[in-house]
Amino acid sequence: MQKIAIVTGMTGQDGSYLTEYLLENDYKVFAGIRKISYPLVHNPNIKNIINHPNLTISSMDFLDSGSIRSFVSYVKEATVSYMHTLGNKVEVYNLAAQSHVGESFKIPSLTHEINAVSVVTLLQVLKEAFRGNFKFYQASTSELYGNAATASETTLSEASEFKPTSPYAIAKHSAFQTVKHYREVHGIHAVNGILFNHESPRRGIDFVTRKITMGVAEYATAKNQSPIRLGNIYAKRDWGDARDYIKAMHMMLTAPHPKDYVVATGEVHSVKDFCNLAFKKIGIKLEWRGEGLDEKAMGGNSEVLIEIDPKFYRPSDVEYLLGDSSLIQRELEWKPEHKFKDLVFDMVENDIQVCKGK
Ligand code: NAP
Ligand code: G4F
Repeated sequence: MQKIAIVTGMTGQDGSYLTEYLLENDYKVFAGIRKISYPLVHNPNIKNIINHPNLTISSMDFLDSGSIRSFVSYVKEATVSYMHTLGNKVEVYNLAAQSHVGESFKIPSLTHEINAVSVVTLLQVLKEAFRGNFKFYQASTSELYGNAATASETTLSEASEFKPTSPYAIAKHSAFQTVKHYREVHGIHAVNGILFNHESPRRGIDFVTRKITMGVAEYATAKNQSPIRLGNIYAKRDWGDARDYIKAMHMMLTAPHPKDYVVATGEVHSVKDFCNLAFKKIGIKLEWRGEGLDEKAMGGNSEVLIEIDPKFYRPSDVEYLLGDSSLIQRELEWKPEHKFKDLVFDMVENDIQVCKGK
């Protein structure tokens, strides 16, 4: 039986790892890519798979409902011969999004259109094309919890309350409810992966972890020695490795019953901890001085390596996110394989190679 998957957001961090994983596991993959992402040869995330014979890439932009319809209709035509096998369902992984929380305060309508409205369109079009013969994974997020756990510093699970505080989280919350609706009302195997932050050498450069590791690498290779400028360094996150998290997505779609799961490591670190570890990788012990906007991190010879810039503060920030993934660990036997320290070191090492042009 030929396994078929549709992936949106293939050019991003998760989409590229997931597509690689599916191709390694003998799937035929159909990816919907927006025009702005071309030419694809310049995207290092997908260089390993771009010419894979089982990968078909088509144009699809979430800001154009007609393109969603054409894309799904194209996949239906291309897979119709495989769909006669009893029990064969297309696995749809919806990872495309305006994924930057800070940016969502500046572009709230666009964020809502891409992250919420498009999910309704995509599900409705899929339902019309494939009837019940598809399963749907939605890239949901720990941002949904907002500051539900900040004061108490408790662990967040599937049972915890959602209190979205950013336009990004509000849109993702709407998508979460849409997915639940298609599961409960229309009987679709549609699930939300409530994923806590996950990083990798393919993390977008505007997210705090990659911004730090690239800054460290630029310093180490003398490419740029000006201080790294950050916002809220006291925010705490449960940072995992994207390469573990894409396996959880696949497990959720191949599980016998559709269910929403939290995916997290159960460990929490501050942005400041992340900075300390990233500089440690290149042999520098940071010394922090000052407070508030005047707080700085110095290197061995008293040069300033990190400064605070209020430009990176958000109108509201989520201060504390720590996840409890015991349900998926128990029911689907998923577990995080990578350790936090190895992730940070791996990202710094990768960025040093990028800076050296390798
Ligand atoms: P990412 O690297 O920012 O990738 C986002 C993808 O969405 C890119 O392929 C991007 O394409 C695509 N996209 C953006 N706007 C689009 C549009 N209008 N039409 C079609 N495609 C569009 O994000 P990620 O870190 O891999 O995250 C994947 C998903 O998981 C996202 O939905 C994110 O919100 C969610 N999530 C991420 C985390 C995390 O910590 N990484 C945690 C929880 C949930 P371009 O290449 O053209 O920009
Ligand atoms: O790396 P971040 O931008 O990630 P954030 O906001 O937690 O969102 C990521 O994780 C979510 C899951 O919880 C995903 F849904 C979402 O798509 C995305 O992948 O910021 C992390 C923390 C924030 O508190 C932010 O205020 O770092 C703080 N921070 C401090 N300085 C900064 C900076 N964030 C960024 N991006 N840039 C800074 O200079």
